[in-house]
Amino acid sequence: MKTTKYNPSKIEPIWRKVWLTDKLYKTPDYSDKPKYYCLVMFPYPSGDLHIGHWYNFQPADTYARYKRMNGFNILNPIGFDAFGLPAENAAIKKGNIHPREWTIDNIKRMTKQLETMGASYDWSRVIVTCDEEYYKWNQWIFIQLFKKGLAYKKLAQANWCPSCKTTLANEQVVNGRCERCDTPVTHKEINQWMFKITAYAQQLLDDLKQLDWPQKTVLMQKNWIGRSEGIKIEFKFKSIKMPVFTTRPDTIYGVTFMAIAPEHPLVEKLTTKEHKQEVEKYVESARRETEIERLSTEKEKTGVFTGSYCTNPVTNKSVPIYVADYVLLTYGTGIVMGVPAHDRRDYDFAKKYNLPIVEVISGGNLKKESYEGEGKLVNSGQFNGINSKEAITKVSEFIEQKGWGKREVNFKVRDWLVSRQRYWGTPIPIIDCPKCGLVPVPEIDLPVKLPFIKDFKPTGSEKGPLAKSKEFLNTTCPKCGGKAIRETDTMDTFVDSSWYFLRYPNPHLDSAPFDKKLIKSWLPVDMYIGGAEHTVLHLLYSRFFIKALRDMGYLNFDEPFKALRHQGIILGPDRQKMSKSRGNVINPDELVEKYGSDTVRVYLCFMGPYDQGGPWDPKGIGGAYRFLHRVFSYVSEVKISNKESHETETITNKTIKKVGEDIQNFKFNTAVSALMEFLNHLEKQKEVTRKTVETLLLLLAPFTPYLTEELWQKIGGKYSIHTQTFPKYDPKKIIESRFMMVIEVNGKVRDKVEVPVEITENVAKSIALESAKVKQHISGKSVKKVIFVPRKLINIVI
Ligand code: ANZ
Ligand code: ZN
Repeated sequence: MKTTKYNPSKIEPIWRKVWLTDKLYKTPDYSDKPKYYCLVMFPYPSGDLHIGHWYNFQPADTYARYKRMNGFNILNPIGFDAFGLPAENAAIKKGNIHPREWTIDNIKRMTKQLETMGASYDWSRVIVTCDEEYYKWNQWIFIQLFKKGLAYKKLAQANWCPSCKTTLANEQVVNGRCERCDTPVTHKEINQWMFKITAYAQQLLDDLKQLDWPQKTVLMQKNWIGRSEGIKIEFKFKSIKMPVFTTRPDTIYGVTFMAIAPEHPLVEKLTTKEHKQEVEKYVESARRETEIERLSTEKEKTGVFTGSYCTNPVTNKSVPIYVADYVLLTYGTGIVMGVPAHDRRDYDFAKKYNLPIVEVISGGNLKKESYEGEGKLVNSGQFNGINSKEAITKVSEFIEQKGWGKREVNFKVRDWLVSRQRYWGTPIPIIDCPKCGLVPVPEIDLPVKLPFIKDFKPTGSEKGPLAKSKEFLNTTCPKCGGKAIRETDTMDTFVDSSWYFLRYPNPHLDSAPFDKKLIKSWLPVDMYIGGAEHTVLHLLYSRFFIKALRDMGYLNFDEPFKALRHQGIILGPDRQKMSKSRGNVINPDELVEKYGSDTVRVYLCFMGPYDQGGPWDPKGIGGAYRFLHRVFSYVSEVKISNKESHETETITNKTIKKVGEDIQNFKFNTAVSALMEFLNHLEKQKEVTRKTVETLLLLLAPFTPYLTEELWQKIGGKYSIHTQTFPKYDPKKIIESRFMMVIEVNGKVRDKVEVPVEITENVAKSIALESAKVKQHISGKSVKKVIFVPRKLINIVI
């Protein structure tokens, strides 16, 4: 019996099971087809799959399905970024549950939800980063970086989150706050493991040119890397060298003070007895400030005098040295030459402490504010009269000639701080031996297993929770055999995600982190899809990893992700960010239960431009549901003819073109609306060919995998629709060569005939007069006049 009622809750579980059993989406390692690596950013398993996950994964799946139907061998994998703070914090909050247990439970639940989505993942390639088989290779890579000097330990001022009780990388400090918990970040001086990302700063900048990435993301990386051309100039205090980094050597005659970062090691030497107490007090208070406070332009510029003076090499004049917190230790040399006339911060500072403001570039109004623009040099000795832009070069050349300084390039990007004083991460595979120093764990002893510790809560001290396990902590030195202790820090979870995409081609490989041969055929990733919040974290780290591994001879390409697309953010129906407290959270599970996955899929594609997202419209999803009902009924009841009408043929070809191009360009919303229009047209036809019905289903297949599989079977198609080829359009058939000419008699519509667009009035007239319906109305009467409107109608006046 023919059922014509769409019942997603019945058909979806059936097909899901069939696909899983048949391994329909399993990717062969090698194939005659060209490869296409389509990747979504793998999720944290910190709870349920939320609508934001769906919005990342579902349209990405539509894209992957489209590529698959276009003859590519698709690698479209999924995994879980299973280590790190979110899982751990969640476990702590829940109490009485271990992060591992919590994580594994969540992975199970999220896997079910991902299956429900009908995403075309190859389930044999799932990666779980907290598995030993995975994190062993984090450790292996760490050791390779250590051997190359790209991983090193040093006493450093670290960003410290008082709430998460751990250090953070610069990239994880957002507006001075912890990226995870929003607590203002403070500083702490502890021994830290760093990755030398700065060694690649120039390459990371240059290679941005190769990438098909959103412009904004490229720009943000550029700014983050922050290349700046300037000169290092040596000022002198007695025999102590005080180098400054400046981009404005043209202002050297305007220096009226020096400012040094509070944490700078020279501060102690510069401070005289009389000023000691005051300076120490200031340094202490600066330490407690967050970076956001220190850098804020709104904040009053403060500092203290050290009691010392230093000499400007060019003018030979002495200027007072201040400690000031607007100078950062980690940029340039940590010392700034203060030019109040031409730098806003220096201006504010000079005003406050009554320091001279000396104009050296003309053009501003120094009574009111500093002047940072171009102009002619004044009060600048031999350089007077030169334009400031030119003077930058002239003064630099002069200083270099004299041997007082050297031009250099500075980068804002800092080395990546990777050690975390937390439990739920990859143990750093280093042994600290009192005799031999830092010794890497021999590769055959990997992995250094994360011990199961009941009390995994952060300690708040320099040693993380791993130090609580004496079995873990105490070991012997691999070099000398003497007593030694293990590193107790774990790695930042961003280490895990910096190379996971190399592992998908052979995810359970035992002998290496990745399969060299398969890497050659699969990498780089062709299309990477994920949130824009990762512009400087994950996306920069991964680029660094690839370059470092390449230079060690393990890879033969420069960039991990050739193309990148970001999804927008879905807001609540109230146009506000979704949050539990606002009660505007959309739960995908409930929607799936009510409407089925296919409806949720179509609606997510349809709701707006993919990169913009937008508010959730509860009515919109009803519309998507009705659309699928209509598709179901239409295909179930359609009358099949042998020959297609010209009009339908044209519309079909146009729709193929539009849908294909739109998916390729991530314009999923307009692709769906083209399909809706297509259905509108088809519903008005008495009959269409089988091929047209097939085309409708094939075009819909990437969006609604369940529905189309069901209907494909219904019309007798060969299993599976998802292994079919995406329809091709005939370019000749999308040019409208014919139209429906309306034939009127005395202004009343009597007939319609399909004719070529270039039809002449004479031919149109004879066709009209031959029409049986027209003949009825003009029988015996004489034609007075003919009105012909090209591409539209002909009116016979009698
Ligand atoms: C003198 C000067 C005169 C400056 C002037 C600017 C204008 P970018 O472009 O970001 O590289 N600077 C250098 N090191 C600093 C630090 N550790 N903390 C805070 N500020 C620092 O900026 C370079 C400029 O930032 C340098 O040029 C220096 O101020 C300041 F009319 O030197 B300038
Ligand atoms: Zn030793």
